[in-house]
Amino acid sequence: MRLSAEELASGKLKPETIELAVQLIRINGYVLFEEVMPRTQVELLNSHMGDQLTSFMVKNNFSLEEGFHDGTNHIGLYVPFEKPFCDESIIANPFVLDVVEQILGSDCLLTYFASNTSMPLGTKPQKVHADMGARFGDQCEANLPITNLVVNYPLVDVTLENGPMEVWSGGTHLHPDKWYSSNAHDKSVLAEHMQSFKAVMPAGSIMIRDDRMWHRGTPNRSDKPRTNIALIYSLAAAVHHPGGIQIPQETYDSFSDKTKRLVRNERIGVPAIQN
Ligand SMILES: O=C(O)CCC(=O)C(=O)O
Repeated sequence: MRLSAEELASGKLKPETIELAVQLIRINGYVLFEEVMPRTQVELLNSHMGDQLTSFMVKNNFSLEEGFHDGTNHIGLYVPFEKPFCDESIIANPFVLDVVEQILGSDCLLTYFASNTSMPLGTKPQKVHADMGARFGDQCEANLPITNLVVNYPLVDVTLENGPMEVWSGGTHLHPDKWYSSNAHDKSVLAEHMQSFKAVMPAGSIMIRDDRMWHRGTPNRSDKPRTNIALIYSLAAAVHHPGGIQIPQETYDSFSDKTKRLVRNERIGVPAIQN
């Protein structure tokens, strides 16, 4: 959906937009706000992410031509909690929080700060998957309440060419818990017979999705990385362990109270991760 000029200018969603977005996530598995972040900010982020990808490729000895990660040429990496990445417009984006807090509660936590990139020359799609496993293994026949929302910020225009995420929306997030266990039916086999679509969107859009919704990365046929930033917000009651995001003390000290609260379970006072 497109936010109104008034919402974009005020940084605040109308109550009816929040309600629509919440219902879309609950029923369809995701909502997409198109072209929200300023282009200049997105371009800056993309250029810094390019540096991260380059050093990650070198460190891991990855070659695009030889391929990696089963020929998908997909890279998932933890993003350093430093500027320009850890800007409050990203980690505490008002549009995102308006929606996320309705679903996960105002005491929800930021628990993941990473990125997903479909690099050029991939030859295969990823396996169809959900981002979360079953909470009760093979046992639980019930659909459990949502615990995690993934928020994706694409840093380039996502087209049919450059490796869009493919999603199976409309109910895959609503299966009983055991559907997310390692012994569940193979999603890839079922998914070939189900409706899906490739999530094309302009740079600077925001996708908020239930982490159980089935999806996969697809090969990038362009010559540039297709990168997004991926955050996860979690239900406070479902977070039992200390988090893994490394947040330098001075970065934490610069945050608003709201943002400090969002990252309260993470590793504060620890240097940012380096790729
Ligand atoms: O292409 C994407 O952004 C999706 C990547 C993904 O689902 C994964 O790496 O687990």
